[in-house]
Amino acid sequence: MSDCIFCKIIAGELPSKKVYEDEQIVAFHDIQPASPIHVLIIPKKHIASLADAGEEDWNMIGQIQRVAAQIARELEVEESGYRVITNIGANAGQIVHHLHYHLMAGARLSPLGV
Ligand code: DGP
Repeated sequence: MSDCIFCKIIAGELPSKKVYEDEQIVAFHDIQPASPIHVLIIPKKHIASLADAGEEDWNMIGQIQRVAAQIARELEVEESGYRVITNIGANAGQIVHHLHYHLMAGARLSPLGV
């Protein structure tokens, strides 16, 4: 999608601090970190949110969980703990409409909720 920030990052048209890349998935540091470690893991395919995933996407979305665990190991936050979440739609605070998983770590995270 030509007006999608994350598609531009994938295409190399915008800079990012990448920590992982394969054929289907890329991960990079969030530009506005909400925790000491805040990485975004995204599919290269433009999917607006989890609610827009199709049958053909579930295998790749499963791989995102594997990539999250791998990055957590590499960033040495496995033992201290980390959070992996995806926001879907307005009430959840989704701002960028390209499916992304937040990997957050490096501090005691606040409880989820309102
Ligand atoms: P969400 O609220 O779930 O849609 O989260 C979007 C996240 O994307 C937010 O934490 C800030 C991050 N973000 C927005 N624009 C950019 C960008 O251009 N580069 C990077 N690295 N992160 C961005």
